[in-house]
Amino acid sequence: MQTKLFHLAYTIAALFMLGFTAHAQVSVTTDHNPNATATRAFKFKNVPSPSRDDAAAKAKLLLIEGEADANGADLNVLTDGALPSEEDQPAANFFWNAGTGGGRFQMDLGSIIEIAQVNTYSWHPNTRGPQVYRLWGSDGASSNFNPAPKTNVDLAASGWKLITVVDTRSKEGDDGGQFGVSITDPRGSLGKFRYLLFDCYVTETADEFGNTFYSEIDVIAKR
Ligand SMILES: [Ca+2]
Repeated sequence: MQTKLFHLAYTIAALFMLGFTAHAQVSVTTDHNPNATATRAFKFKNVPSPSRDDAAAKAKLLLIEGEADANGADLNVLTDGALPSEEDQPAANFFWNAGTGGGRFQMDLGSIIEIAQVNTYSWHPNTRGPQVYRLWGSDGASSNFNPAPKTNVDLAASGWKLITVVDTRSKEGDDGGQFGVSITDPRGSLGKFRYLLFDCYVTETADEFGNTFYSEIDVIAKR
């Protein structure tokens, strides 16, 4: 419990500070289908539906810190193009272990590509629906690059650049359903990256079940 609270306090402080340093141009579009209307099609008003043949389809995923929940799928479910068919389907989602404060994983795209969009999808009937994470990117080219930085490592000093902070929670707290997030830049490119790092946090600490059911992550290369 102590560790979890510490992590939460750290998260709040970190998110607050990042508000001043995040890349000003990056835009985060969030879409939400409430429980009553969410379907396996993952169709949203403003966020594109998940893709099977995006740049993440052949990416390698590496768990850096945290424990995957044994009731869920492994990280590869995030890039396999397959989607959950119902709102509470642990085996079709990746989520961090119950009672833990989240974790981080790295995605290796295999080579440096210019990224137009990073889109993330989740689905759960209540508090495991929303998404809270920080997204970092790296081209892996700097001499100080650390491909698997633990949470006590200074990412900016390890060759990583903060792309943005995502938090889809609503103030009302009624957060079940399906979420789609699309991270873009009005200039058409988020930058040139080979590696992405997802630093994930719990959506709440009122019980042990605040880790998001992540269904899919797409990376769209700039054409
Ligand atoms: Ca995909």
